[in-house]
Amino acid sequence: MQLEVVGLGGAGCRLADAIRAAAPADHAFLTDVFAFDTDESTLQGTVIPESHRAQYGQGTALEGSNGLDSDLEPGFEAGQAVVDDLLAVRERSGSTAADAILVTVGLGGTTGGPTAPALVAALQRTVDAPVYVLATLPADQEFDPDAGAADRGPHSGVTTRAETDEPPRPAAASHAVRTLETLDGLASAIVLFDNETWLRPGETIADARDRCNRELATRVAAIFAGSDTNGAVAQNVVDASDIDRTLGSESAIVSLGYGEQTVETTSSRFGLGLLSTDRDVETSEAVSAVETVVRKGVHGKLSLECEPETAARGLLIVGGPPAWLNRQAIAESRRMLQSTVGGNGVLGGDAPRSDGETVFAAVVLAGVESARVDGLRAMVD
Ligand SMILES: Nc1nc2c(ncn2[C@@H]2O[C@H](COP(=O)(O)OP(=O)(O)OP(=O)(O)O)[C@@H](O)[C@H]2O)c(=O)[nH]1
Ligand SMILES: [Mg+2]
Repeated sequence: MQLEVVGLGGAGCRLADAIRAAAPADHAFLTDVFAFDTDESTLQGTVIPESHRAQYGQGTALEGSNGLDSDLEPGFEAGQAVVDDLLAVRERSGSTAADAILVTVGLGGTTGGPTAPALVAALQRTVDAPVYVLATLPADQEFDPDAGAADRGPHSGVTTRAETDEPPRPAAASHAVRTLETLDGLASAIVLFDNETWLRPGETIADARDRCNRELATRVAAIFAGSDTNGAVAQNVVDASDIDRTLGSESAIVSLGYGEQTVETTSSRFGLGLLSTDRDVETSEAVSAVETVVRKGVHGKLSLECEPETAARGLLIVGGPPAWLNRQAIAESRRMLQSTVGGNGVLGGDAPRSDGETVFAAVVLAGVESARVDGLRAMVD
């Protein structure tokens, strides 16, 4: 499918940049990638071309943490006021029609979060395509000075937040909750990535963010590229309408899973001097690779921790070198996901990659219940 990505604020722009970097060399599934922030240094830190980025909102409540302690309302108002300017940048760049738009943002800040609802609403009005949000949840250490203190004590040898230039964000949890509430009913779906579970002991967001962004971008690329391939033909195509049906249009909370395994391919064997063809892949080896990556995708670390059983709908894409994509194993994996999720709401397909060196499974769990989101809400109430 064809996806447009719009990054808002620091995290949003870095995520948009990471998705661009994770896309295949010819950017097959991306139409345009935009980066919008009040902060010029974020924009300069991306490789997004000048025509597709804009500094906005200077001097408004969106800039820095201008007085937005626990009250995000002035931010939402300022967000409304800048939307036309952002849409104008998009128009001027001559953006091409996409099957969907993905607005990326870090919840907890005072720029991207308060801009997102107004921009999502405006895009829903002006573009004939679903508008999804990809958002990060803040880590406890940002708003709770005691969180992980044991890992970051003076003798731990790891950096504490105070030693980095990251400002504490005491209102991050309440900003995140408030922004999620405001996006509810506006975004077609909300894909979440919980920074808390992706930080390693002792790490700060600044330490972890490039790795986290790469992890998330890999999942986004695997899912939204669907069955788009360079030449190879999928047996069971996943297209924009499958993704649309899975994510829905009612602001469902979505978690993404992913598993991969490096496999031996013609080119890697050639490198060892054992010229061979992909036809030599043992069925049992291919079946086991598919089973392994699907198990990781469903039961491994998710972008947002949740019980897969709570999902209302699911999607499974299994990809890799064509000879490794065992049709029966993929069908069986889909049935497994179907019985986990329950109901009939699991779609699936394959994504052959002639030049790929990994077998991968990308999993979408839509409409999940999240203890983390509930916990943040409870903390703020
Ligand atoms: N995964 C990830 N999370 C990030 C990154 N940068 C920031 N975050 C998270 O996103 C939240 C918001 O941070 P920013 O996006 O920098 O904030 P902003 O929207 O620019 O707003 P300001 O507060 O005005 O800077 C933070 O509280 C972090 O939890 C990043 O690069 N990757
Ligand atoms: Mg910022």
